[in-house]
Amino acid sequence: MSEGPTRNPVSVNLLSGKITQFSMSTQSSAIQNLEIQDADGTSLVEQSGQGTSHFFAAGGRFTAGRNPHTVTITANNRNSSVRYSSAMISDTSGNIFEVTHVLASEDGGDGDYNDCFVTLTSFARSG
Ligand SMILES: [Ca+2]
Repeated sequence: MSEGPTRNPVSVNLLSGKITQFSMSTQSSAIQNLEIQDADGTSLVEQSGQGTSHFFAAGGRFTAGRNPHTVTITANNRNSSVRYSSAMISDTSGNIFEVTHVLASEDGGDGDYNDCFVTLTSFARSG
């Protein structure tokens, strides 16, 4: 189930201290801006992208900080409308392997929620 839509920064919990990968695609003529901050206000990701079919416009990794993190997507000089969903991969004992968040944004009026599409995944173990 997805949550939103909201124009507020989306609050997400990552695995603090763990490697987290992100991806961003754009399907909009408007410049899309993505910022991810930890609870201390440290900016962990600042990316921009543009293009109506720019799949995997940006990607990378960072070490997750203190929770909650906030994800902000802006275009046209305002926060986009964002719908989002989360998933956790764990075993039957509740040991977490990965935590993933998916965010889909709308910067205009056509309601396709693909203008800036973001995925975030923290890995409990790496290597
Ligand atoms: Ca749109």
